[in-house]
Amino acid sequence: MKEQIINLKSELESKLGQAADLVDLDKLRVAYLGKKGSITQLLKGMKDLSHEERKTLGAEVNKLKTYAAEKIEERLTELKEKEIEREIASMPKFDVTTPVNADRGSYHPITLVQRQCEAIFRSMGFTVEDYSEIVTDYECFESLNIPKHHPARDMQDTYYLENGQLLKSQTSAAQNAILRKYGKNLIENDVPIKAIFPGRCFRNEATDACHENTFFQMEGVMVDKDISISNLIFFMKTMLSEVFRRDIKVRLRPGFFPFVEPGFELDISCLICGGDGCPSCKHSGWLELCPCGMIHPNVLKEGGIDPEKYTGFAFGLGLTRLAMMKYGIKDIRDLNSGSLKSLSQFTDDE
Ligand code: FA5
Repeated sequence: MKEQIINLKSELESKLGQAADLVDLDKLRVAYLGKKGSITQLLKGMKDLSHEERKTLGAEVNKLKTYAAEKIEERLTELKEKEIEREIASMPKFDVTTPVNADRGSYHPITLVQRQCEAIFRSMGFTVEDYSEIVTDYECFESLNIPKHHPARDMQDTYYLENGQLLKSQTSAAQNAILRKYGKNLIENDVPIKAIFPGRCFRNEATDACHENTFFQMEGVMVDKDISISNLIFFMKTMLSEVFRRDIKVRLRPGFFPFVEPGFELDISCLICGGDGCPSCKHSGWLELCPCGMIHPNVLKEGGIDPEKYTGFAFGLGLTRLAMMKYGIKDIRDLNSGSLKSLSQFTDDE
């Protein structure tokens, strides 16, 4: 039997090397360690040996069994690794750093309109500011003359984080920071504050053809001595005539926002239906595009600027709606759809 043990061991060793895959290896395992396997048979044969032989040979067979199990396990790991390598080698090769096919993509219509507006305002001496999407209650409401429990908050329900911060419902949330950032230069060096700040806004409200829960606005502020509504109207008119490059009908009507006084709603005649009324303009023929007004004295004060000395205007352009009007997009929800087919038709016409 001793000879049999030695032979089985060397036979197993050579067969292990020949097992080319997991199926071969499993056959080998069954052939040696399975119920009818050679090593199992040896163990079963122990009962026919004398007590003395069983003591010595039994230990030898058990050693062989452990050795076989370990060697099979080792080969299993080796073969598994080889299998993974083979699978990786057979996968299609691609380089994640390769630029995508330039024909496939294009700028999003909102990006195009935003860039155009930025260029227009830059050419008129405005700086372009970036601002966080997550803001505090103070930034979004309290600094804008909207104390806690003010009914104006109902118009702008948004998404709140567990720490009390919120996803900004309006780009006006950056007003206080901008007044503070440039106020010193205004007061000490007589440099007017002229800034725009485009950004993504969020509102917890039902969506329809002209309302989204995530959309873009572009805020603008100008503060100096003797700024009046005429300045506001000039900048609004210049922006719209540059963006549309054709005659469009606008109307200015009174609007209430606690952070401006007086406040206005600037509406644009719907370019989807030509003013006849359609779902894009809620069948009114007009689309609310750019509320605006003269910055409320309380907001200037909160931003560290003396309202007795300085005045200013602010506007909150609906960038997403502007993109809809410029490109004739009937449903605002298409803009967030990510559909390359519907978005790739737009190009920068500048
Ligand atoms: C505001 O958000 C004010 N912060 C605007 C403002 C700034 C007033 C400075 C005065 C001075 P309003 O909620 O109306 O106002 O939104 C401004 C514009 O954002 C709207 O005219 C519209 O064009 C766009 N807008 C508002 N809600 C949505 C929405 N759910 N989906 C798409 N566009 C929207």
